[in-house]
Amino acid sequence: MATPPKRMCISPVFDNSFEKRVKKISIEGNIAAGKSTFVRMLEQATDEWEVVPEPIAKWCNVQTTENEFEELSTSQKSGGNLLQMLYDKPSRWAYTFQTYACLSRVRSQLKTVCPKLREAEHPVQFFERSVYSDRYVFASSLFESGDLNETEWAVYQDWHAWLLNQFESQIELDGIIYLRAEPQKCMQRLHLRGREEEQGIELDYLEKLHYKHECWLYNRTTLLDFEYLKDLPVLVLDVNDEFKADKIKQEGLLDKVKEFLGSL
Ligand code: UDP
Ligand code: D5M
Ligand code: MG
Repeated sequence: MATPPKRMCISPVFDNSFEKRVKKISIEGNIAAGKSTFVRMLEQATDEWEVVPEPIAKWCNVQTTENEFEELSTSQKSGGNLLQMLYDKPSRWAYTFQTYACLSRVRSQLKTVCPKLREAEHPVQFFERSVYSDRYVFASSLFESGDLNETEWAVYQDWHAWLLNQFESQIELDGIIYLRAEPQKCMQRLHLRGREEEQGIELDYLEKLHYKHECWLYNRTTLLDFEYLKDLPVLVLDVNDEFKADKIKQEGLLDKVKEFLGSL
């Protein structure tokens, strides 16, 4: 007796052609260079662009549990301010901060694109910083200052590389925009913004971070573990001059962004 044909198991094919069509761009730059201001400007420019801001609110208010029915102590309810803890005692909190910064960035990069982008002919997502600045700017600098020890740095690099390789196809960038500003200018803007946790930051720290950005994105001498990053297109924009309140300057920056996107 002939054996009956095996039932075909047809797995539903996930159509990710749209996700592939969306260009992913990271906006990089020193603390208070003007990234948030810049992405707000991009968001208003066209419906074809979506902005994913840095999840800083999460870092300043880490919740212990997501179960709203569970009893919480007062300190648990108010949440821990991990950014404040990092600046108060970097040697104690640098590693914890890096785990949470990377987790929250991967999570926000994996979120589905907003519906309005589905209508777009040339959809673009702009991310305020990336898992790469976490590593090649901040973690690397905290290691050099001794705030991450050898073992923490080795463990960090191991899971960071593994995790990103697992998610590479979903979080891979198409380009980077580097907002380049002098550390002195960033210091002025940092004070102007007045974020409480950052008031103890010294110029020396901004200079170290500036140097890290320069090596990675301007001179391109940083040794990178992710092959595709080595040739990734980078647009460098000088943001030392005021652009927040200068429409003409904004138009000029927007033109450069459009030209860059057109070249990708
Ligand atoms: N800012 C400004 N002029 C500019 C760009 C930024 O006065 O051309 C101010 C901005 O309003 C904020 C501070 O500089 O008070 C830092 O900017 P932002 O938060 O955008 O910087 P980020 O840290 O996100 O790079
Ligand atoms: O603000 C982001 C703030 O968070 C600023 O104080 C730097 C800090 N930050 C961001 N990512 C990291 C990592 N990975 N390690 C340490 N500190 C970090 P902004 O002003 O938007 O730059
Ligand atoms: Mg910002």
